[in-house]
Amino acid sequence: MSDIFSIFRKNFRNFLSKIGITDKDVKEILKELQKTLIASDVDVKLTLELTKRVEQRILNEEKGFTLKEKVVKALYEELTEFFGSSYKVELKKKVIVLIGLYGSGKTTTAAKIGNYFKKKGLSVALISTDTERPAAQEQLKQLAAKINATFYNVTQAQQAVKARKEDVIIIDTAGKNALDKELLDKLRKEYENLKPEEVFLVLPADIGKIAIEQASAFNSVIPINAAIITRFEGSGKAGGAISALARIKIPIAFLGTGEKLEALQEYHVKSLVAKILGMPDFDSLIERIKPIENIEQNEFSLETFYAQLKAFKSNPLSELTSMIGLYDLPKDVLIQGEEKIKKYEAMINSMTKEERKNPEIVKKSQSRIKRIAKGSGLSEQEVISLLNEYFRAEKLVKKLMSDKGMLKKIQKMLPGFKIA
Ligand SMILES: Nc1nc2c(ncn2[C@@H]2O[C@H](COP(=O)(O)OP(=O)(O)OP(=O)(O)O)[C@@H](O)[C@H]2O)c(=O)[nH]1
Ligand SMILES: [Mg+2]
Repeated sequence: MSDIFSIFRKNFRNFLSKIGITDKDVKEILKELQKTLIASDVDVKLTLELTKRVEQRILNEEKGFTLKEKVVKALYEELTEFFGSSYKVELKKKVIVLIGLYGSGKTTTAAKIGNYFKKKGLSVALISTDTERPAAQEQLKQLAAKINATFYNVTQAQQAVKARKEDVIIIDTAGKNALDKELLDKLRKEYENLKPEEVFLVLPADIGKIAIEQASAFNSVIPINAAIITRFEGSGKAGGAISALARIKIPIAFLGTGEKLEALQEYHVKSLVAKILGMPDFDSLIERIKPIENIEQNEFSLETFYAQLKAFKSNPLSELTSMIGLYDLPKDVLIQGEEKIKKYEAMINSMTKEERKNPEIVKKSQSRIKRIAKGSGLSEQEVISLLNEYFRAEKLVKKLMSDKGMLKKIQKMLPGFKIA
C-alpha cells in the first residue's frame, strides 16, 4: 500500500506524546483518521460510522484507563474489525480455483500461491482453464516450470482434479472485461464440474471500494472463500478495497506485493492496523516479548540484553511501554541501531565469563575497562557508556517486572498477553 497513512501516523505519534490530552485532541485525531481513510478510498459513510463507534467505545470504556489508553484501545479494536478478517490458509490437500476479471493478477497469483505451498512442503499442480487468451496456457506452463510444479492444460484439467495426485491443485481461470452473465455462467459450470474446496477471488487493490460490487456479484454465483488483493504495494486505494470486503464479510487470504513470485504475503489484519497506527503489531510483539519471561527469574544479564537487542533490533519493551505511555523511556537506551549492537558484541566478546555475569566489576576497575577497550577496538569511554546504557536498561526492566499494576494494565490492553 503506498504509504498514505504516513501523515496520520505522524499525527498519531504527536497525539501519543502529548501530556494531558483533551477531548478536543481526540476529536482532532479522529478527524485525521477520517481524512486518511477517505483518501484511501474508504467509503465516506463507513468512515463516519467507524469514528462514531470509536467515540462511543471511548465513552463506554472501563474506568482505570487514561483517556490516551482508551483512544489507543478503541482505535485498535475498531480498526481491526473494520479491516476485516484474515483467512486462515490451511496446509492440506485441496483444489483451489482463482477467479477474477481481466488482468487482475490471477495467473501470476496462481504461481505465487503454488510457490507458497511448495515452500511449505506440499506438492503442487497448476491448471489453466483459460481458453480466452491465446497465450494463457503457455504463460501458466512457464510459471509452473519456474516453481517446479506440475502443469496441466485445459484438456487435462478434469482428469487431474479427479486423480488428485498433487497435494494442492490450483486452477487459473479466464478473465473478462466486465462482469457479465457469460463469464459468471462459465465460472459456475467450472465450479460445478471441478468441485474445488476453495475459491479465491483475485482483485487488484486499485479498484478500491468498488470491490464490494465485484465481490458481491461473483459471490452470488460461486461461494467465495477469500479474496486476494494484488498490486497492494503501489495502491493508494487498498484501504477502500479491504474495508469493502470486510463489509460483506469476505476474508482476505493474501496480498500481492509485486510482480515477482515471492511477492506474496499472508494477510494479517493486525499487522495492517499496527502499520496504520505506527504501532507494533501486538501479536508479533507478544511473540517476540516472550524471552522476557526469563527476566522475571532474575536472568536479565548483559548477555540476555545483547541477545534481545540482536534479535529484536529494538527492545520490544520500549515499543510496548512507550505505546501505552507508562514510562518515559530513555529511547536512546532501548532503541538500538545496528552499529550499537555490533559494539555490544565486540565488548561482550572481550569480556570474561565472570564480567559478563556481573558487569559491575568492570565498571569498578579501570584495568578491566582498559583491557576490554583494547580487545574490542572501542574507546574506554565507549565501553563505559555501553555499560551505563546496560545498567539503565536493567533498572528499567526490574522496575517494569516488579510493577504488578503495570503488568495488569498491559494484560488488560492486550488480551492473551501473559508475562508471569
Ligand atoms: N505490481 C504488481 N503487479 C502484479 C501483481 N500481481 C500481478 N501483477 C501483474 O499484473 C499483470 C497481470 O497479471 P496476470 O496474472 O496475467 O493477470 P490475469 O488476471 O491472469 O489476467 P488475464 O488472464 O488476462 O485475465 C502482470 O503484468 C503481472 O505481473 C502484484 O501483486 N503487484
Ligand atoms: Mg491469466
